[in-house]
Order: sequence, then C-alpha cells, then structure tokens
Amino acid sequence: MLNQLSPDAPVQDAGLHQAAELDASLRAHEAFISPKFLYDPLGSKLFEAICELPEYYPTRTEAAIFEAHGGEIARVAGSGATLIDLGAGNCAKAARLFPLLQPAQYVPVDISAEFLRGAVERLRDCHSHIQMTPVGMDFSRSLDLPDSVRAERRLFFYPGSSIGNFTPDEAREFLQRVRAACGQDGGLLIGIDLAKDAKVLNAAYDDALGVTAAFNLNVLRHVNRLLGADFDVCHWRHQGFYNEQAGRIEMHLEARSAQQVTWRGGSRLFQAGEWIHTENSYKYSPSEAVGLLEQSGFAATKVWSDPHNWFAVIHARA
Ligand code: AVI
Repeated sequence: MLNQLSPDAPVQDAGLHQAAELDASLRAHEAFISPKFLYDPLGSKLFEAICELPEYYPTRTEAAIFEAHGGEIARVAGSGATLIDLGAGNCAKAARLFPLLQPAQYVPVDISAEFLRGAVERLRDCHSHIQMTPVGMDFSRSLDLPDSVRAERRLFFYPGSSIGNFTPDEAREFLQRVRAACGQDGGLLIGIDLAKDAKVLNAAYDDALGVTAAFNLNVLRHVNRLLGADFDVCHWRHQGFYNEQAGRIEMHLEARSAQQVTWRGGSRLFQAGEWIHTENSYKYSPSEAVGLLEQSGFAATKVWSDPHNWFAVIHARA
C-alpha cells in the first residue's frame, strides 16, 4: 500500500485487502469499521473543521504547548533531521515546526493520498529548500518507507493523539515498529491526549454543530465507494461518548431503523438500535503515556504539557 506521490502519480484506490478488511469487519458479530476509513477527501476536510471547533480542545492545546515550549522541544529533538510526519493530513502541524526543526527532508505519510498531494503542492511553494517526499500509504499496516527517505537522523512526528485511536496493545505494537524504523540516532515527537473531566470529553466528541456527527456518518459513504455498499446515511445516528471505565472515547453509528445493507460479496440485516463501532480514542495519564513509550523500546523521554494537564507532547529517543 505504498505510493510515493509525484504530481503525476495516480491516486491510490482502495486495495483489495482494504475491501477484504471491511467485508470481515461488517460481518463481525459486533460490526465495526476501522477509524482509518474516516479519512476520505471529505472526511479529512471534516476532521480539519473538527479541529476548529471550540469543543475540540486537543488541536489548540497541543499547538499552545508547541508555542510555549517550541525552542526547548527543538533543542531536545534536534534540527536538520528527516522529519517523517505520520498521518500528515494537511501538513499544517509539521509546517509550523519547520522554522524550529529545520528538517533536511520532510516525509508526510497519509492514507488519504489525494488530500495529501494537494497539501504538499501548496507547501512546496513556500519551502523550496526542504526536500519533500510525500508517501500515500496505510502506515498502520507497514512502515516500509521508500528508499528515497534518508535513513539517518529520522525524527518521527505523530501529533494530535492519533495514537489514542489504537488500543493500548496495538499502540505498543505500532510504537515498536516506529522505534525500529527510527534507526540508531532517531526519535519520536508525539502528542498524547490526557484523561480529564468526562464533560469536556463528551462535548469534544459530540459537538453542538454536529461536525463530528458528519465526520462519523461520512465513513458510510466512504465504505459505499470502497465496497460498492448501499448504506444510507439518513438511517444512521452518531454516538460519541466517554467510557470512563475503559478510559476511552467511543464513536459508534446507531441504526435508526431495521435495514438490510448489501455490498460486493455480502449483505447484513442491521436491527434498529444496532451499533457499528467506528472509533476509540484512548486517554492516558502522563505516566501511562511514558510507560507506553518505554514498553515499546524507547529510551529517555521528555514531557511537556499545558497548564490544565489536558494534553502532553513527548519526545522519546530511540
Ligand atoms: C485523529 N484522532 C486523534 C481524532 C481523535 O480525537 O481521536 C479523531 C477524531 N474523532 C472524532 N473527533 C476527532
């Protein structure tokens, strides 16, 4: 699933294994859709809009941490690295750090290849001195980067608490792969959302404007395209809430009525009130976050947070 993007490169369509993965998850006893399918071109734009919402604190809190501690973060992480931006989206977060980190090469990686291509074209105009190597791939499956990505001084950048969208076991497994891909002198700069008052969390994932609801429902349109399915979004309702016991936000889609859904090679009757699980977003304490990195093989860590301790930015040496 790797597609190094040049301006002429064909846009990567869903691979066969994506269709097989979706088929299996829709047939599961408790149906689910992997959160990576939330990000088609519209889903990526809706996520951008979520980041602008007053209720969605992670983006602005993380930005404030970089604003307040950017100089020290850059000193710890080092400049002139190969900056590998996992889940780059519109590349805005990394681009804001370019003046501090001064990367020799910028490697934005995202499953939403078409969206990424547009973002990088705009970025190239302002940062012609940085070598840009965009890669369209599903990095949750593999971190095999093209040979054109420099091996020395790799700094992986994984902001926005996307690590929270893995279960803790999956997160450890993923971070072990990042650790291996860092090489000897590399590191990881990661943003991790911290546990907090359920009221704050519930509002962030079920906002008043319904942008998160649209983001969640849009996954069905994406699945329709990938799998030739006939989900009707009008027949589904967004559910987003904090499950305090599990320490995670859960997003689900709830069937408003009983309905038969058909896709290439499959079909399922969903009962009224039945849920499709679309996302988890785990929230950690600072010590749990550091523990996760250490258990994944990273060495020294340095943690920066905001005055409310709502979010942490952590540098971990490989
Ligand atoms: C990308 N990820 C870290 C977001 C989160 O907060 O878990 C995705 C998201 N889902 C709903 N709102 C935002």
